[in-house]
Amino acid sequence: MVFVKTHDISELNQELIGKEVVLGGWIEDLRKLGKMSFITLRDVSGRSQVIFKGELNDNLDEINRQSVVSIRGIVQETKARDFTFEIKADEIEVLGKAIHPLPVDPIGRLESNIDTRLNHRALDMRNQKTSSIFKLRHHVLQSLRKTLAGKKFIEITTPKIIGSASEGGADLFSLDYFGKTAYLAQSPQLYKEQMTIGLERVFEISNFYRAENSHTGRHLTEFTSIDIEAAFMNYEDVMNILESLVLSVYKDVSENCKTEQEAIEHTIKVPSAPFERITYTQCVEELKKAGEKVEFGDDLLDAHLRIIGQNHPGFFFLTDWPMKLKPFYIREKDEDVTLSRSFDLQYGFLELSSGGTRLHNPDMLKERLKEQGLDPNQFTDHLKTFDWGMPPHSGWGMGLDRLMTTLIGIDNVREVVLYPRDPDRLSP
Ligand code: AMO
Repeated sequence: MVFVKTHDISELNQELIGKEVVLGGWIEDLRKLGKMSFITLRDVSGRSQVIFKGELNDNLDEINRQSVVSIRGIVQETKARDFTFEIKADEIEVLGKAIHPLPVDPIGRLESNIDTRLNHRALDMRNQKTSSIFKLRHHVLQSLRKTLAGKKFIEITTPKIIGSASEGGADLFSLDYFGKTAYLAQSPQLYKEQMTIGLERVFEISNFYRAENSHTGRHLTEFTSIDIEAAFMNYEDVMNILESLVLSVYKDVSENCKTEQEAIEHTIKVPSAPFERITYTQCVEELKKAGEKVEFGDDLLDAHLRIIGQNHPGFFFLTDWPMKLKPFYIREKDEDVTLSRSFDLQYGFLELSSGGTRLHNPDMLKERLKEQGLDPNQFTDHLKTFDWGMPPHSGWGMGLDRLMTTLIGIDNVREVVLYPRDPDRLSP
């Protein structure tokens, strides 16, 4: 038989009853009942029951579950509870044999731990929970792009192999680049700022790299970041964009991905808005009241953020951080130069995004680099663009993987990344 798939399983409909179709998929289940067999055939779009009788039935013995097959047969109505249609098979061809036993059970009857599933990720994708997570991720990406484009942001792609650090010196992966040292970009920070010169509003959704030796459910060495940068906007403006983007993606996915939500057994609820905005200084006061030894200027530790997160569950902005805790490109407040025009978007204790108004005076930028122990000579290519008519600008970066965990109600980013990279995991 020449394999020509005529329909996806989800395309079977009333009008096809009595007609011949060719389906392609994998065998999720195979039950032999004497002279008849029932196969549950699955493709990416759904499942169908296929009935085998006579000679065909006798030849099914050698076909393992999860093998990929093409089936030619006639569509008919069914009395089976879980299906609307079934196929009376006339021909079956095995296109890809699956070994038995398989290293993980894609039906999920036998649960495997996350490491085992990640080691066999392609097969894990036949588990409906896992594939639904990645269908949701796909939908989230589409939704983000649509909303940002609707707000007149232009999608850009910046280099990932770079000659000097984008976020300061720490956490950089270096590599040999034809005898020179190159680095893997930690963020698109400098390039996205530069692009506001001619494109005004830009966004990028790409992978970035952090050589952080962290072993938590929220840190990866390669993560996907959604970044924006906008000319003629301040940090309040870009916070508003971030809030409306989060709300629109939640709404879109909650309304349009019902099947996936059923598969992962989680209902996505649109968060209430506006998101609360609390300042760093208020946070320090709250922490002191809770008995924590913390002073203005101290970074907020995980334990601190857990207390704050308990006081403010869900999404909230944490604004106006001390300048000394912020990267060199963040601008101070006019009324108090110890404070910055910056924010983090939190989901409870989890930091989802950070951003702010940027410093756009090149002399001050050079000073700030020196104050932070960075060498302005390493940033000449960036600094010179500030002499070419740089508009005032602001932006933020948000971790897509972390956002996905909030959407689907889990606490490990490894569940939402195809092949996660962390200090212990470099393959597959
Ligand atoms: P920052 O370093 O705070 O800011 O990163 C922005 C967001 O990216 C995500 N993120 C990570 N996710 C998983 N694993 C990691 N190791 C990891 N590191 C960061 C987080 C974080 O909030 N250039 C600035 C943003 C800006 O000002 O525009 C930046 O990179 O969700």
